[in-house]
Amino acid sequence: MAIEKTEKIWLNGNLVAWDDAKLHVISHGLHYGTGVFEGIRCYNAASGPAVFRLREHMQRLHNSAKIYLMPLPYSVDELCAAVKETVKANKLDSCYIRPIAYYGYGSMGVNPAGNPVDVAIACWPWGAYLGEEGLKKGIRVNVSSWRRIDSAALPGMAKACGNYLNSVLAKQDALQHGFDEAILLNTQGKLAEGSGENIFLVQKGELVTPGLSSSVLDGITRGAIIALANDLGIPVVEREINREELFVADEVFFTGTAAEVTPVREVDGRVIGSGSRGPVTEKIQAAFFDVVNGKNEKYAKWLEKV
Ligand code: PY5
Repeated sequence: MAIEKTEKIWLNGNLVAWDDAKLHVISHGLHYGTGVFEGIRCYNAASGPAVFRLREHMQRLHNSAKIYLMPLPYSVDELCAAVKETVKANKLDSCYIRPIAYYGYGSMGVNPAGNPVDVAIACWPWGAYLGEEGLKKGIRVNVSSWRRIDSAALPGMAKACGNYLNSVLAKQDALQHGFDEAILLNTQGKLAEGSGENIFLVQKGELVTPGLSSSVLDGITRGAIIALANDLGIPVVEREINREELFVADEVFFTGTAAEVTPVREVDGRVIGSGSRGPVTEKIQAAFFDVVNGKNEKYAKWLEKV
């Protein structure tokens, strides 16, 4: 998905022209993946542009940095204000927002201390990550031969740049084999998540999703979906899930900031349910889009006006 260039990028406290937001090739983050980032969406909600769960995303960025002993030079409040400033400066109603903090240059040993921590926030218009048609009809996925990185090797709770090499391998492998996206198992062989999405199964009217100890990211959309399911009277179970449970699930869907709520219609050549978006997924998806579009009063708190 090509990036649509916008006017300004926030870089270390200043708005600079898109083309001037550059980093040095000797940056530590480029060489060793020592960065942490977020993916956030701003929606053109009923009462104007609003960022979905902005504070939670910035809190997670801080947590990711903490795990890596990375001193972030900006507080959660300052980062929230900076995001709003960036969206405003680019005059966007709806967009994807990408804050990133990484070690710049100064020293090249593995120890990142001694390098500055640079922070940037970019935003641009971005449609449905897995396609508009995917949102409606569902996508085809495979279970990757690559395993989700184990938290004993790289903490899954940190949304760290280096983690995404694992996602890249799984995504490339899925596309090479003609699928739209990959599902990764963890090192125990249990279901973990997609290359950039959490996963839910629908079994007999219940939602089932891997728990946070299954080597998954603590997804902010995942959390929202669990809350919405509770409101809808749909029970949610967090547990270890076997691969074959996917094949016989009534429905399967992905959640994530980029992917939003994307139905899965086929896994490893097995048609899931009726082979299109299922009724529970449709209900959850509608509830999610109501919230992000500002049509659910209860969750107005999740929308931070720009
Ligand atoms: N799992 C992984 C590995 C992710 O990268 C993401 C988000 C999620 C789950 C879902 O988390 P959340 O609901 O908090 O977004 N992925 C990024 C996103 O912006 C990057 C995708 C290209 O959706």
